[in-house]
Amino acid sequence: MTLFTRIAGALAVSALFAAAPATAKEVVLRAVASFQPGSEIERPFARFVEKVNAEGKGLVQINHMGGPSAIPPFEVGNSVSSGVIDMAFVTAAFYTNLLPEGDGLKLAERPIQELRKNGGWEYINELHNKKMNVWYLARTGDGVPFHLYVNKPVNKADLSGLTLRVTPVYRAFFDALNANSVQTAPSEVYTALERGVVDGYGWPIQGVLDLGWHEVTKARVDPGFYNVDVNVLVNLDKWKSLSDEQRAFLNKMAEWLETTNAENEQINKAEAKKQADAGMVVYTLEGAERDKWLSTAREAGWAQVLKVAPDTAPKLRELLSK
Ligand code: 173
Repeated sequence: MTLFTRIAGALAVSALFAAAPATAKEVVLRAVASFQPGSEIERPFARFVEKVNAEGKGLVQINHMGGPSAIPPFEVGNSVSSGVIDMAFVTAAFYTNLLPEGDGLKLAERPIQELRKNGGWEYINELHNKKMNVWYLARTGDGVPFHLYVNKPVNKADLSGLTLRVTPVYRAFFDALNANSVQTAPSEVYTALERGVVDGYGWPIQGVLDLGWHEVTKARVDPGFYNVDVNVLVNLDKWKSLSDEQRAFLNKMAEWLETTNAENEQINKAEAKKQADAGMVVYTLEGAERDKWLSTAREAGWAQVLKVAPDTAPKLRELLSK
């Protein structure tokens, strides 16, 4: 045997050994995010994928296939439900076609860590299992409020005369305060503002600058309301096909992901500063107007969930509320 053939033989053998565990055990999950990769809202998922891929070698890997340009945001729920993809990072507002009561997740007043203890996570997961064939792996967004952003002054809890871009997150609330609402995907917001098709929009405190919207936004209205929910869902057939070890690993990663929600307070402050530095002003509602703003958000929000899901909304409200 020449040196060359010995090395080639050794390489072939080691390649076999290296490849064997991967084909026998390792699963690669194909994932899509419903928010722009690299943006603040998507960052928790990017970090999750990085950690899973670093620590899950030979066990679980995630192939992050992209954001809204891979699958339109309002289609992501369908895709993970049917198994076109294995995993999704998506807000419940984008899959109300499959799970109408998912609209209630934004109304949670308890962090996910608490919901994992009081039966809340279990019920949310059961609804996701039954109605959309997915496993509810993790929730991000706790501690991130939504806001109204506007190009016209708002100084009371009344949105008469304003046309606002919404998703299901904001619609019931803004409508209850007499706004006209237009639903669009995030990708259409910039142009709608630029052309004056809308006077404002709902969006979390995080991520406005990532999308360039500060260029076409005068002001934010405070206070914020609700809690962002952006969830990691896994196709249920895929979840069931995993080994106990793979599921335990993903659960461990999910709990880690949920601990990063604690960073949101700091990120929110930094984002508010970035908005101010970009020249955006803040209209702050105070006193009775503030109370009306917040109570309308909450009551209109739950009334909507109750309307679309009368059988499940009461239990959901009990588990999620304080
Ligand atoms: O598109 C949206 O405004 C929306 O519904 C949402 C939900 C969660 C996080 C960011 C945006």
